[in-house]
Amino acid sequence: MSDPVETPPVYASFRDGLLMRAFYALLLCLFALVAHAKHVVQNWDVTYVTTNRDLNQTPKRGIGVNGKLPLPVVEAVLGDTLVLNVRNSLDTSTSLHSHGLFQRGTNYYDGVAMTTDCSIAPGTNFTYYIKLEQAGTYWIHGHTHEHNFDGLRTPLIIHDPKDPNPVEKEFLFAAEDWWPITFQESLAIIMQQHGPGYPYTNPPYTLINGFNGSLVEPLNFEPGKTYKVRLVSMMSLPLWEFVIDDHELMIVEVDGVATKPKAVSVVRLAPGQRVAVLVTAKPNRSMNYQYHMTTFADYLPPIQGVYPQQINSTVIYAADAPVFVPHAIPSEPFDELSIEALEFMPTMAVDRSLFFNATYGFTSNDVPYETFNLVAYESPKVPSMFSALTTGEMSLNSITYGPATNAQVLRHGEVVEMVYWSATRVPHPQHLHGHAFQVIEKGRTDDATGEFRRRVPEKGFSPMMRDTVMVYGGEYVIVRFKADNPGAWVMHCHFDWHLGQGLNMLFISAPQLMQETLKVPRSVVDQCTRQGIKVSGNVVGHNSFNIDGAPKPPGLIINRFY
Ligand SMILES: [Cu+2]
Repeated sequence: MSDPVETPPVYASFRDGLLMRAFYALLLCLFALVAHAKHVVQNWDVTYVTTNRDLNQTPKRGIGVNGKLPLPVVEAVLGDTLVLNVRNSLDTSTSLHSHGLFQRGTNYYDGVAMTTDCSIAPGTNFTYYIKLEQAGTYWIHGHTHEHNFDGLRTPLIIHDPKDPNPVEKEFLFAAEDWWPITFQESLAIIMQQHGPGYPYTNPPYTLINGFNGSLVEPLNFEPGKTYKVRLVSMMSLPLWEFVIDDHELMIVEVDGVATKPKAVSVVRLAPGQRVAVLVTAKPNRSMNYQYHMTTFADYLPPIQGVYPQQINSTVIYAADAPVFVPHAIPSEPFDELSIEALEFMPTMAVDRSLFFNATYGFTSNDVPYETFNLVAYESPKVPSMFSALTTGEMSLNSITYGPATNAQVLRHGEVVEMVYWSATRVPHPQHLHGHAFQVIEKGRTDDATGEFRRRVPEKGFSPMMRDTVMVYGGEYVIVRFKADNPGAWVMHCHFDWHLGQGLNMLFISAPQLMQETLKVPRSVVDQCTRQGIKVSGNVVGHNSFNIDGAPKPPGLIINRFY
């Protein structure tokens, strides 16, 4: 008598409806997840582009994509995957590095030739799949043969749908120095015998968003609204400052890391650095204002007509309003030690402290190199990531990576303190891959009394974190980072010539964990194979401690100043 068909219809519809609704809700959630976390696809054919980007100079052979300079700005949403399809149409190898992204679990997409890959051979294709897990302001640039110097660089903006500081509108300024000669030409001038340290006869021009600074456009402000301004220094050499007359700049992000809001009147960026500020507009339209971007390099001998270079434009409230006249345009160093990270993390306790004297040295022929501790970096014959992955327990010994890589092997989770010092008068913007570091202390190397020493509070303070810090000539900076990202990561100067001259070193973080967890895609190995580069063994490809034939750093002394 009782039959399933006779199941009370109310009960059935209630139960089935609930299941169905749960099922559809699950489908919707999955769809929303898929729809939200999208693939941002870029198809870049990397080509030479002969262009005259500064309007005044003779055309130069730059490096662009799809026949064009500047490159497109890449924008995405937190959680997206960047699919960067690259065709290398140059006659030399190239690679792309996403500056500031940690590449957790994807060390092989960090784009550092002979550290994480073999770069992309001429005439071939390669795809980077990069999960975008950090919101904020980044940039993508060439990391082989310093191709960024010749134009291969563009901002990467990762928006956070839950941005704690939603704004009316965002503005982006990316700065570049554009040289009328190529990187290789300029490096050859610097690295000749008795080289000048700087190609004086070929001064650069400042480009903003890819074009001559004189072309920057006015910003239209509505009274009372709040705007975000993102600043990206893609410079190769000079410093860059941003000011809006009579407007506070509220720093909310430094190198992609959210900060507690900090009001300043000027933001200074060294090469490789990024800062985002909030600007709240005036309550009325009674005045217009100017904004200023100043490029300078006070660490170089002055060059008439080159530095400082000032670019000015207008913040417009009303077409006919008078323009505010400031007493002066402020200029000051970026004060990392007074800014706190938004997410609270006190000063980390140190497990290991390393000293890095960033200094130049000269060969007996008086050819200049830039070094950490007088060791100028020379590329290994096997990419260091592959050495770490394939040498078993030998991966724990820094000799595996050769005598010219300045390799430091780190234990998983240890906190590393780095004391950078520039004992010379030359500054160095130091950039660490795969991590952000806390900025702890600054001072001067010639300080006998300690009067110039400044340090963050030990308790109740959350030091700001960044990935690129400027170490001025004659000063030191102490930073700390947690080695929680297994991989081969370089740390180098972001002055392109200094990198080319050898100011680079290597961290091998948790090599045994790398061996257990990193699965290198076939496409990365293929690039090595087709270029005849080994993907196993130590610095020269041996499965032993025999490093005969390993590149050696040049013998250097400090015998003069430049
Ligand atoms: Cu440097």
